[in-house]
Amino acid sequence: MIQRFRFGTPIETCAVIEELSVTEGKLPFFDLTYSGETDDAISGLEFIYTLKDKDIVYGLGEQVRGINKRGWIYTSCNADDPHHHEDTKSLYGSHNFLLISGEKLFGVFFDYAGNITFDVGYTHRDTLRITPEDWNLDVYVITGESEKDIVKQFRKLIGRSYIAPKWAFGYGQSRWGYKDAKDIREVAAEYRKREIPLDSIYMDIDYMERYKDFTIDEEAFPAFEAFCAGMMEQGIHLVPIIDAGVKIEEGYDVYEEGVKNDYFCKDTKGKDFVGAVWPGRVHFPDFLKAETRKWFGEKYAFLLEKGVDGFWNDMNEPAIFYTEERLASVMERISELSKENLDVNSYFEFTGLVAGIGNNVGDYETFFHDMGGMKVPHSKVHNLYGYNMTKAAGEAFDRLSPEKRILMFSRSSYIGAHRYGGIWQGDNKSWWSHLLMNLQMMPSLNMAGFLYTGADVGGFGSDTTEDLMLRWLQLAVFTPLMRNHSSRGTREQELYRFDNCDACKRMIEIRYGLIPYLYSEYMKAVLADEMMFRPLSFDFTEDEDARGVEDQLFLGDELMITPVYTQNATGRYVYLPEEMMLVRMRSLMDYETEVLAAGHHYIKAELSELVFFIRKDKAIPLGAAAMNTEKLDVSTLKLLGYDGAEYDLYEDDGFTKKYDIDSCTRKIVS
Ligand code: MIG
Repeated sequence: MIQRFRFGTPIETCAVIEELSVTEGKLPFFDLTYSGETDDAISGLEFIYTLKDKDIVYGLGEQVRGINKRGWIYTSCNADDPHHHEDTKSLYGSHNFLLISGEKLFGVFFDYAGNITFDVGYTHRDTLRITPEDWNLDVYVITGESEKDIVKQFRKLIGRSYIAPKWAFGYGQSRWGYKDAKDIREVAAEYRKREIPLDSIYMDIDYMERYKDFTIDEEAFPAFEAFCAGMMEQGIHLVPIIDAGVKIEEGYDVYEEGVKNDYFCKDTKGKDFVGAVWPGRVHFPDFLKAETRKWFGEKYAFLLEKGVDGFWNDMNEPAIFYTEERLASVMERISELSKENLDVNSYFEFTGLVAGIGNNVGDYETFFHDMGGMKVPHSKVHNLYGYNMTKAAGEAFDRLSPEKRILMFSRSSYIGAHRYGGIWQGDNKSWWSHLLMNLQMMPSLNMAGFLYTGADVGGFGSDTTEDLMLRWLQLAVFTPLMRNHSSRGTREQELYRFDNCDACKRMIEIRYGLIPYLYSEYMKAVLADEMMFRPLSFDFTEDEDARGVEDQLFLGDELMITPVYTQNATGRYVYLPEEMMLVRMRSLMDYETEVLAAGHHYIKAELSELVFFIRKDKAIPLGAAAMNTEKLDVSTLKLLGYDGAEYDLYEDDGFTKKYDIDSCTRKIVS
């Protein structure tokens, strides 16, 4: 059952697709407690729920820390934070859905476009305290018979998740640093030379003419259309990046049309708001305005017409390097300080001023959106910005490419964006802890509707290592998005850069062998509003040990994934809530299986060995590798797992929109 409660006059987010009538009366489970210091009874209000010792709090989508969010405080305030770690409170997306499991079981969604804080047993271990910045929000409370049931109800409420083309399940290579067609051809050639499967190469900001959206640098990429077609002949899709900010430049059509038609966000004086990002000074499209979305979305046609069929939307929190006003006031203060003898206070003021220029939340008060004629400060709707950029693209693709699926994933998001695209997990680091975080985010993102997701494999920032890459691949072989991406200035991490490239290659081949299964599970999860990745506790709700597991996941109903995520480990501990079959795989041809009893085990896993489990009496289809997804042969799948087990394979053409569970499912028997 879902109940909707309304406080004040919320701003429409379009997160949910079903218009439920508002329930009058008391919100269940929560106390509304007043803890403010003023007489304004509203501003001090908080939602309070008292947690029992063993209660688990799941959810919050893209956030730091574990599967159980308890013990930390999180804020939904979409942030461009390439240096995030355990202390971080906000990442790129805001997904205000929680699922509380323990003495009571319920889900709750705070549909709120502004900043909202979730103190999940941080201040007091037994208190869940939720504080929105103002009291205009809808709260949906969901009860049901199980964790899975509640998530399913919620997912139904927010609408079906975006469906990626099948080729997007292939391996992708990316790096911020490929500067021209030659670089990209070289990457393709190096992969082909070693016969490592590859389906996509990503184009970062350098393909554009001076970082202008919907342009191509003709010098770096002459005859782009032919280049694109040539890559496609090798089975490689080019996936260009699109940034939120539009460069201010006379004669640049996107800029000029935007100015002329009032498509940009406005400043306090009603003029087009100026911020700076890659291209220097930019205007930000007002994606909350339907006309802007329509206009910007249709701009993607520029690249679609050249043969591109996938995109990633970036910098759409939005990331802002500086605003004119702040820069001027900082410069002024610095020139004053430059005349002083910097002491402890003025020194820190100085460094703080400089560090605080970029992505300063104070700037969100200084620009405005036009929502149906209403002037709304960005601060009130900040978390909807990236979502609506993706919506602009998604809505346009339905018009521009009604038959064919287009790959789209975004950096920033809010619940609702999951209907228009996937997300990647933002700028992570080449850290072992971020490998684990990649795993831990999968189920919470699935709860929020984001099924097409994954993280930058090998890590984006900082220097990766060969062993980290190999271990990361052993997780990423299972995630829908499997993209190796890194930042300029870091160690190069295309797989052929490593001595042990062969071991990496075998992991990619295993991925291709698994694609029929992964795609099938992904499509089933999308079409049934279910999770593809689940914590163990969702299936073993009463099992104390399963409820504590933070580093293993169920994938579909058949697999349990158990990657190694510690440096130099030659194995790991696993918990089996029931008997399962261990698979230790070095390549598609070279693996062994062993049935292990329920309980705790230590399993060995050498660096080049992928370990995972097949659940009792289950089996998965396994195919052969191919150089790209188009060459996959699904007629020769064999089953891997328990004798006598069967598998229902979902299979469609992978690129049109004719999805249908019944007509696309067939039984695989051994
Ligand atoms: O702040 O386009 O998250 O994937 O390589 C850097 C350059 C801007 C951030 C994205 C990252 C991308 C990078 N971008």
